[in-house]
Amino acid sequence: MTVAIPAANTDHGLRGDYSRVRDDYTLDQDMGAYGEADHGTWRTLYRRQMALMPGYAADAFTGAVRAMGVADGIPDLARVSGWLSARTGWTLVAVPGLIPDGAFFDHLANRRFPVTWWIRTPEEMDYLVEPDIFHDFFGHVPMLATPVFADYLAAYGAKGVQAEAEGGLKMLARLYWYMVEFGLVRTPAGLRAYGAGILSSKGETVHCLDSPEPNRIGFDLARVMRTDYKIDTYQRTYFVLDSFDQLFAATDRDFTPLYRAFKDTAPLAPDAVLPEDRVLHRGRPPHAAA
Ligand code: HBI
Ligand code: FE
Repeated sequence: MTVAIPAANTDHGLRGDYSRVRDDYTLDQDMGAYGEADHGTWRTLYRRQMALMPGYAADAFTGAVRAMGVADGIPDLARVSGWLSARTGWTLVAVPGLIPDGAFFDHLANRRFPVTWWIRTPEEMDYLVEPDIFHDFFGHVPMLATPVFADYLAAYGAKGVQAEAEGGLKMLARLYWYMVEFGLVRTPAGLRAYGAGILSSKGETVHCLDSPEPNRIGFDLARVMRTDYKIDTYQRTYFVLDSFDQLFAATDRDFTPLYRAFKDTAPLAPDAVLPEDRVLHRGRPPHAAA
């Protein structure tokens, strides 16, 4: 079965075994497939990230991680699905890795979050090309327990079919990249990270808030959808929500006018700063726009 490599502009082969997936690209998580070394990798990553969370992660994120009780080893997706669906109607489905956009959006629209079942090797502790269960579960699942974010992600998924028809997939992918993978949110205690790509990464958890290099710009839907991103470095710009309600409200509208207005225009550079931007922090050169 060939799998079109979704959105990510990579040319590597996909690691997972797609030969036994169901039509919706899901498969059964086999808890017996994990060795002690795998659970050890999970514990190492979990402890390292949880030690970093105070002062960097949004409270909603860390509260949910603790409530799920997943410190001791790779979680059983079915068990956590029971806990999660009682809160926001979301369940977790195991997948072999990245799946085609169409299947991915359909799962999100139906409140099923695809979680890669395998875990990285010890040699890949700090960087791996394709999301593994630590990125997908530790990074993405906690925010699914926050009702307004859970509603946002389902509404986001429902946009997939229309985006495909309107040639807006790249713009929709940018919204996911910046606001699901690398989003920051304002809190009374200051900026905090909630993005999965940030909070599953030791280096970027600190970089996103402490480094003077990246821009930090107030969220604006069209601005995010127009801005290109890089997949193999820390982000040059982080977009900042005033609240998760703001993200949901921005999605509760028809995206077609945005696709038509911008799908054929050149994207903005990852480090661009526009005159109309709400700039919370202007990155220091060379990463800020000249
Ligand atoms: N598949 N399993 C998986 N996980 C993702 O995060 C994912 C995907 N396929 C496509 C995709 N993400 C991106 O194209 C999103 O922007 C849709
Ligand atoms: Fe992700």
